[in-house]
Amino acid sequence: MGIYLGLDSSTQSLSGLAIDTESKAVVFEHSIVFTRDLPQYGTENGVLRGPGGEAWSPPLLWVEALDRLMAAFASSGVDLRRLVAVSGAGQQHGTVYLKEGFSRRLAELDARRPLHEQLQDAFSRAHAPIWLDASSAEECREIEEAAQLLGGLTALSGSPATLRFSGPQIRKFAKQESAAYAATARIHLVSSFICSLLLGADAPIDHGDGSGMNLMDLKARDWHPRLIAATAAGLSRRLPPLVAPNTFAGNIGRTWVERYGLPAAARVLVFSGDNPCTLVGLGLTEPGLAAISLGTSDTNFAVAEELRVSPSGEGHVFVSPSGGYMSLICYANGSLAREKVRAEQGLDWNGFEAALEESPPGNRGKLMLPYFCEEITPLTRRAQVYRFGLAASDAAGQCRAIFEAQALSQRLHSRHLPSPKMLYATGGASRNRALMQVFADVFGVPVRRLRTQAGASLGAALRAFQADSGKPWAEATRDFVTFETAIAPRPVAHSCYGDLLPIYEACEDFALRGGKDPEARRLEFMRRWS
Ligand code: XUL
Repeated sequence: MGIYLGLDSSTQSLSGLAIDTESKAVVFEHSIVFTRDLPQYGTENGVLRGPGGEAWSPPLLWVEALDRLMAAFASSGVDLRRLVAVSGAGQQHGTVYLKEGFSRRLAELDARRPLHEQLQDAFSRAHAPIWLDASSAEECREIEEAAQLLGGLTALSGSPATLRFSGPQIRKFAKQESAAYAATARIHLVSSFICSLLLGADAPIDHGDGSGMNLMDLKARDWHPRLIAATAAGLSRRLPPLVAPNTFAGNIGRTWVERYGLPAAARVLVFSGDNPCTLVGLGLTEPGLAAISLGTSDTNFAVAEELRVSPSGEGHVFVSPSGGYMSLICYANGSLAREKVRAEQGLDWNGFEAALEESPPGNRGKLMLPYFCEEITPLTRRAQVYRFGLAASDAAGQCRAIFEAQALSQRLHSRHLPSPKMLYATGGASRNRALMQVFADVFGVPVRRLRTQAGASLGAALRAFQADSGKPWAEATRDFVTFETAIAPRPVAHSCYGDLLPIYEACEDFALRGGKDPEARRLEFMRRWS
């Protein structure tokens, strides 16, 4: 019992949340927001973009953010002597490339100087490709082809070869920048990189985040030697070991003890991906429960007993922190797309919600396919927004259309999963009641919002607590995973969305796959529901 700190290194920010398991309270919450607090790295919302669908982040930005976050934790008034353990979540799939001697550099850090100044020279690649990167189509084809001989990549690793996954990204780097690849001694995920900084030593990768690489044998829970060989030469020695999610990687590094007075006895639980951690933050530790997390990416996930992937290859299966599997579907056009529509209409969020209420559920048949950036689900390599019957000046229509598109798309692309009886929700956009109502109406089930928006960092803190205490998951999470009153679905709206869903699907088919023009069906819907 004591204080457990959870970190979340996400696309746009690094956040920390600490729980006190004696007083059963959240005692610290703080975020370093990259564009606001560290503008010198020149990112837009934490991201640098290239011309061919590349998306990167500077890993030094994460180093400096961690230093600042730990400074904020140390000066927050929390009794640091009671800190028992730390863990964390990282945006999934992103890879960090380090030169020989990374762990020696960590061990030798001078606690009096900022960390980022001392690690400037540690990287063999200045930028880390992140989950928004869509530039590895060729490598995906090559890896998929090699895996055919092994029985198929999805059956082996839980996912088809996927643009943003680490394996294809590593292959692209090894092919295109062979000298820099040769100078790389260690490749970390975002989660294991931040964990290494905290440990002051090289950290392992946990099975949960390891599942998002196209390199791990999901059933054996180990690197798949032939997938590794098919991805890049000499990759095996560049990867850290894989460990179970409940493994303690060591004690907190000397730097943090000397620099900020953290207790040397505090332990570090191996980090995991943000989605596996959010699963714990939402209390989803048993099969049959489903959730949505609405942040930079929108995700839909559930605890799964078996490997169940969508026939169209859009879903993934990862190892879940509580031992079984989790299914995940990811959408790239989450918060940034919502923000774009709000800004285009010149509204604040109150104005946005008021405008949205002026249009009824179903939006009188006006629809949007909101691919402001290349979309992951459904896969589209072209950033383009498609509008059906929607005028640019129609604020009410535009505001409702983006919310409805996101909820309809989630329902459409999760059809291969068992229907949920309830949706648990977290992430910044879950604060938006109108958006939650649209999700409840589209799925026809109640939506329960987690009281904190910080599902991933809460989940990380709870993972540290559970692993340290050995308590059953339900008991370890009970006091901290609390929800607001459920938002109920409205039967008439649900039946309207039941009629709209096939039209939304036809619009997707028309825009992306050369399908039949849906206009006549859309007008028919409009007559029926206006
Ligand atoms: C999941 C995914 C995103 C990132 C960003 O597959 O790519 O949810 O984890 O947070």
